[in-house]
Amino acid sequence: MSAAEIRVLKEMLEREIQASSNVFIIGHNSPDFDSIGSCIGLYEFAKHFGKDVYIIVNDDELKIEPGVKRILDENKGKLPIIKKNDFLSLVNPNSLLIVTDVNKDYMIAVGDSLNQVGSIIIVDHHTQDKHTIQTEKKCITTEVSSACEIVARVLGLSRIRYPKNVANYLLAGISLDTHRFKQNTTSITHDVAEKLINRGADIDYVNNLFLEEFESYCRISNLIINGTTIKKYSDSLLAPIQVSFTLNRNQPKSIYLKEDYAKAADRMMKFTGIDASFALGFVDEGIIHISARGGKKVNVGKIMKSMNGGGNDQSAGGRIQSEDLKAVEEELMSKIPLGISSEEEIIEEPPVIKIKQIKRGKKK
Ligand SMILES: [Mn+2]
Repeated sequence: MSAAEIRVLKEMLEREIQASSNVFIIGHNSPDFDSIGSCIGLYEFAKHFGKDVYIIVNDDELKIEPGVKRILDENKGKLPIIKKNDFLSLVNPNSLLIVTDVNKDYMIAVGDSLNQVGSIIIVDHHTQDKHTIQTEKKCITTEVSSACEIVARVLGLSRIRYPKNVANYLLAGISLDTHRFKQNTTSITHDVAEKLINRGADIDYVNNLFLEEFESYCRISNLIINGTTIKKYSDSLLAPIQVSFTLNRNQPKSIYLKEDYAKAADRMMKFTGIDASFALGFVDEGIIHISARGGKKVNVGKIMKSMNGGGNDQSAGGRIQSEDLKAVEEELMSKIPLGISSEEEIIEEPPVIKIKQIKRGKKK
């Protein structure tokens, strides 16, 4: 991406921000370092025009990866990070929406409300398809490593002074999308990284962010691999219902983050064919947390309610005061039948398949 193209983008951003009543910046769902870094970088740019600027992060806090969560935690009360509902109450026909590190409507939290803003700018490095948000104002090129690379260049060109931590987030974004400068880099990428370091970005800080993500990934994988049992509940009239229970069986007193159990239960659902998954263990001494995920065949909300927890059919949880993890697991196992759907609840109307009549031509 040439310097001239960066200038065009910078001027377009300036023009649109000045013409707007307020500005919203959004990255993709399940934010990563490039998404959140480029959002924060664009915020640094946009805040100089006297408009109210917001960053939309609508994801459930429990599901945000630990490195990104750390960035969000560091900026609590400092950055105006809002949810989709806040956006819906603040948006007006003169609002500007800046979409970064993504260009498809189904990958952003406000994808179904795009008709409410006056103008949309996209800054991205992914390929486009039929779901790409319709707007004339876009800077989308796969030639660059990352959205953070583009945003860092816009900030550099504007000679905006921004704090060290913003330089860190931009560097983390570039580092992520280049697999630590091993892929998709150009000499410009390295140049941008050098400038970020000159502005105070700290490589140790960035490395720690990655380490945090990696440690969490390993911790949860270990918990799943070493601590999962799958139980079949075959008194159902249909094929047996399979339910997984994940807990640290070797060292049951181990303490994990609440998020770890949520992610373990999610991963079991995502990568296996089971009907419901539970992950449980201590979050504090004497306090056991249960994360439950279900589906059509098992309503985990019902099960968790019977254990004084809460939630809906597909996602539920609970907290129990106990010293005995094994006993809690046994109690949970005994409650599973409460959540198993009856045959009528599961079987849907069979789909009507229209078979096209094939007209045979006369053979000659
Ligand atoms: Mn990216």
